[in-house]
Amino acid sequence: MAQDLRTYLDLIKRRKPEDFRIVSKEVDPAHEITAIVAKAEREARQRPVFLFEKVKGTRFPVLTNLHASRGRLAAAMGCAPEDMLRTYLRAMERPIPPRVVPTGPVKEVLLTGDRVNLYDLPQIVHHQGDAGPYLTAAISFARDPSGETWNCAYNRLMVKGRDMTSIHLTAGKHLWEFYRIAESLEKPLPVAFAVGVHPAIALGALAIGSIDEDERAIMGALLGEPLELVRCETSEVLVPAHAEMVIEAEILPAERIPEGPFGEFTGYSLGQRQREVVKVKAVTHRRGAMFQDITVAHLDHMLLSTIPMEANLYRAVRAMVPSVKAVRVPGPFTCYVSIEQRLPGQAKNAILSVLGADLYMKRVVLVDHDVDVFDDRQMTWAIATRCQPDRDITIITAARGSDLDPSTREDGYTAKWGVDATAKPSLATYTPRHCVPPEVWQRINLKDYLP
Ligand SMILES: Cc1cc2nc3c(=O)[nH]c(=O)nc-3n(C[C@H](O)[C@H](O)[C@H](O)COP(=O)(O)O)c2cc1C
Ligand SMILES: [Mn+2]
Repeated sequence: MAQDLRTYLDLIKRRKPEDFRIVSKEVDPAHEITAIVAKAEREARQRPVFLFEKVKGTRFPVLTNLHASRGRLAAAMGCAPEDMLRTYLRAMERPIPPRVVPTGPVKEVLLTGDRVNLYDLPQIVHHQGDAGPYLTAAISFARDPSGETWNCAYNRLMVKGRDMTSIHLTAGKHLWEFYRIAESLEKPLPVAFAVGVHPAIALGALAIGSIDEDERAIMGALLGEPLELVRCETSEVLVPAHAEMVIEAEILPAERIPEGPFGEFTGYSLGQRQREVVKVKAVTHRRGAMFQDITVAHLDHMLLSTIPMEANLYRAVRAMVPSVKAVRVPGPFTCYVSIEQRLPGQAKNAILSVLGADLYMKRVVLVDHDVDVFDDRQMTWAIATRCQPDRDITIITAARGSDLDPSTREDGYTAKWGVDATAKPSLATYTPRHCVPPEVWQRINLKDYLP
């Protein structure tokens, strides 16, 4: 199977031509690309993949909004939209290790030394107040400096010079941990960023789990075959052979640089911080490479991260409460779970599982299986009618969460809470829900009364 972005785009063009829109009119990468994508979604209710052919100041066309539809993400995993959770869970359970190959299309153009110039890339500024151009679709590949564990993640990069960016490493996450090990040895951390990949690779990169779980093998399982990797020109780091572009780099020890403000998935433009520094050593790319952008904080970003998060949270709750029915991440830092509660206390166990399984999770709401977690009105109803706050809210203080939550007193240092909105002592013994007698409901034919 082909594991490159181009073959995937051909599939989309064949299956649903209106899902792929080429914009040939020139656009300014400062704000215009994000404006067009966001306006198409809001005003025209369209969320196609966009290919901007002519982008001011660069020879690279820009591809964005790739992940903004559940149908497209399902197509990337070769399943129906309603089977995405199950398919992703299977990939986590049965990972396929990657395979190293001698070379690949990403090596068609090699730029090293003085030929490295990040200003040749599209200088995309997304939202008002952003401190500058950002790369939002860069997937990091790195190895534990003290072992053989590999890690992948998305990390936003702010362009700081011809061969320099800053990087946002969420404290407590895996790349941050690798970096801390390297920094304690006073060594740079070799890293490479893939830009422009098959969306199965994007989904795999976002797998949440133990630091020992290899995202590259989850990518392989989602692709249905081993991910093909090639060695970097300037380090031992292994990168996808079929990526549109790879940026080879290292994260420098002991250096920090101002980064942000930057508009993020939280819905806020969070202020400037001192962050780690990336020195770029080489850029390699396919001939005629597309530069991929993620329209940050819009559907392109939100849908992509939700599926891997929900799969991990489902897995975590199921390890504790086998009768879990559904898990939904409806927005930043939030998770809804429904369970068929067989014993008192299982809702609390599920709350603990969610808060223990994902750094970002801050609010968990537990409901019975008769409530649809994908229906916000039902969720509000259950909280209002099955929950006594003094009895049913659990607050965990002084824990670690996202450093992009503006409500924390100190970046990432946060309280967390769980709301048990299941009926107590049990759904079976709870005040019954109103309903029209079933035999009447069956019998009534509306046409007899409203001809
Ligand atoms: C488009 C996009 C951008 C992201 N940017 C960052 C980022 O700048 N820094 C970060 O720590 N996580 C970022 N994330 C989230 C991480 O990629 C995600 O939490 C990942 O699972 C972390 O990997 P790890 O679990 O191996 O540590 C981003 C996710 C997406 C989808
Ligand atoms: Mn990881």
